[in-house]
Amino acid sequence: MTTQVFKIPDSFKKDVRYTFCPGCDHGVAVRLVAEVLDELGLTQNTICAASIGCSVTIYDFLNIDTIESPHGRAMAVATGVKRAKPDKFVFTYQGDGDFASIGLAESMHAALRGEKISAICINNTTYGMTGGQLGPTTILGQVTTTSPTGRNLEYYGYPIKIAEHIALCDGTAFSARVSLDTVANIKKAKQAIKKAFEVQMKGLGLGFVEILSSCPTNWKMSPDKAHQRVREEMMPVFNLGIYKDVTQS
Ligand SMILES: Cc1ncc(C[n+]2csc(CCOP(=O)(O)OP(=O)(O)O)c2C)c(N)n1
Ligand code: SF4
Repeated sequence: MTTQVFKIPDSFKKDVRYTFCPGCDHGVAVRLVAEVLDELGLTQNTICAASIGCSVTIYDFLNIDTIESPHGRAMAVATGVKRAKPDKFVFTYQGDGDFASIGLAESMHAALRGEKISAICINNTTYGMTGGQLGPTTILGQVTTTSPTGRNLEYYGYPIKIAEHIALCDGTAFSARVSLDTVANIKKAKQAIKKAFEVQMKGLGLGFVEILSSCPTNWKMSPDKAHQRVREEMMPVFNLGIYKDVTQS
């Protein structure tokens, strides 16, 4: 007798061309979202607000309705969709530049309003799609195409710690930061995504997950070295953990 231990999630489209760069963690993150949608039985009832940047291609991979909401407006678009169709499950999938720079106002105010939506933010410390420019999460000293001598504190200030800020908003029900650098961390990331989706289903408020994610192409590293960078350079600045969980208080 054979036991199936691995299968393509039903939420995944079949036979699509893989468009993320080799070794990019976006692929793992999208797969986790698909697995959780399957497990919570949400696939047929979900609307995703996709953003701008590499994250936008989530609509290429998932068998769900997606509304493209570029230029940082995903949380505002998701708000409108959820309020118009409260029975739908609504989530955003965004890059850190999109969520916390171009769309910071939309993101924070959705959390302050306690919108009953979920948001996934991929933190790769750069603007990935446009060529690796300095973004809101770029670490002090990090070399990017627009900070060739490294992020300078005097000039650019500090990187934003998104999960902590979102947790401080009274309308947030769940906020966590996870990573995809090891199998153990991938499992924890999936649990966090599930929790962020469940608080929406219970009508408790915003569910948010920040995912530390590699960008081997713009970091100019092998996928393995990129995960090492996540561990050695990102985690000391962006500590992993659950910053708010109203179901535990
Ligand atoms: C207001 C605005 N400015 C600039 C752009 C150009 N732009 C498109 S994608 C992108 C980078 C997005 O980076 P991020 O959100 O970090 O996502 P990633 O590509 O790293 O996944 C930028 C700056 C834009 N779309 N809108
Ligand atoms: S540019 Fe970076 S974030 Fe975008 S797909 Fe390639 S590795 Fe991933």
